[in-house]
Amino acid sequence: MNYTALAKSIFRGDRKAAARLISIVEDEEEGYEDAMKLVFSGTKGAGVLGVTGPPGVGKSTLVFELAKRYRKNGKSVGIVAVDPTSPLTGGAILGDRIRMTDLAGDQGVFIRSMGTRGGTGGLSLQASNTIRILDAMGCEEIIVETVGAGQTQVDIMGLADTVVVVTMPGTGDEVQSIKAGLLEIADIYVVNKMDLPGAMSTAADLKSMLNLVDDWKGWKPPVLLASANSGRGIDELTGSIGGHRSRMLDPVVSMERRSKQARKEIFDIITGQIMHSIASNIQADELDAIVREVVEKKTNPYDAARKISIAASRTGKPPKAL
Ligand SMILES: Nc1nc2c(ncn2[C@@H]2O[C@H](COP(=O)(O)OP(=O)(O)OP(=O)(O)O)[C@@H](O)[C@H]2O)c(=O)[nH]1
Ligand SMILES: [Mg+2]
Repeated sequence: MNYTALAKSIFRGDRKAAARLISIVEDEEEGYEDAMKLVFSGTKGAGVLGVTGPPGVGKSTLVFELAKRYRKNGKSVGIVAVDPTSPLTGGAILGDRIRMTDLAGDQGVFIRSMGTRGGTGGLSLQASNTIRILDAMGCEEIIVETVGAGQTQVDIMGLADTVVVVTMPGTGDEVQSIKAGLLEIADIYVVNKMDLPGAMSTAADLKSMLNLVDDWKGWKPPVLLASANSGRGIDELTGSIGGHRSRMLDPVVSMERRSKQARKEIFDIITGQIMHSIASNIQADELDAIVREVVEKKTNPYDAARKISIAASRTGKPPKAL
């Protein structure tokens, strides 16, 4: 595979080349890291918006509305939908949904959905590579949607410049349904489906929860109301996203966020490399035998881990990706 040619096509805005490289990265095909090194050098600095929240609250509907606004302003848009609970890839489901919207057939919109495929690199690393490929292809605004799955969801949202946490009025305690990790990463809250009863009180609950925190370091997350399927509240949301983005232009704030992202990515890569080298240097039955020794108390987990580390570095060569 000639990755230089592929990367060059991506830099020229070739959608097929971008889709191809995303698949190569997902499959962790031989040498994909070299392709990503090239892509890294060609990114242009797209704005990345994260949209997350519990299942069915209207995230995708909101994402499509936001994408329409970006298109109206002449921006090209990338949409990445990540579902850590699903093994689906290739944009099948999301693609079917988009065909029913005004964005269907728009060459200025690139959509990709991804799920867990059992690679060693982890889903947030794959999402980060996908974002980078779309950026290098020329998407100016990238929106990442994730549906709830604990730490992975939080990690993926960590890739965004601005994170919107969406909820809706309902029967249970909506504030509780937003997991603790999300409260830490939210820059903006949206109570969607404001056409349903209880929206005002859900918003009030969120606001009173936020009032318990006194140090917001310059940005207190606003709580907005919206009705994504009728387009209500979207202007306020885009305004708020713009406000947060201007705040991100502060060099200190931006440096802090980007350093955190880069550190996380580097450690994800290291973890992936270690897992890869374990997988390529130890037979499954050898690993099973070590695990059994721990279960049978013939050894302890620490000595077992050491045995595996030694076996993993058996070749004396660094793992493939280095
Ligand atoms: N009443 C009402 N329904 C809405 C609103 N926005 C979206 N919906 C509906 O809610 C349902 C779920 O919308 P999605 O946009 O798929 O929600 P989601 O959060 O992306 O769902 P998952 O990705 O499956 O977690 C759809 O039937 C939408 O038409 C709204 O503002 N009001
Ligand atoms: Mg969705």
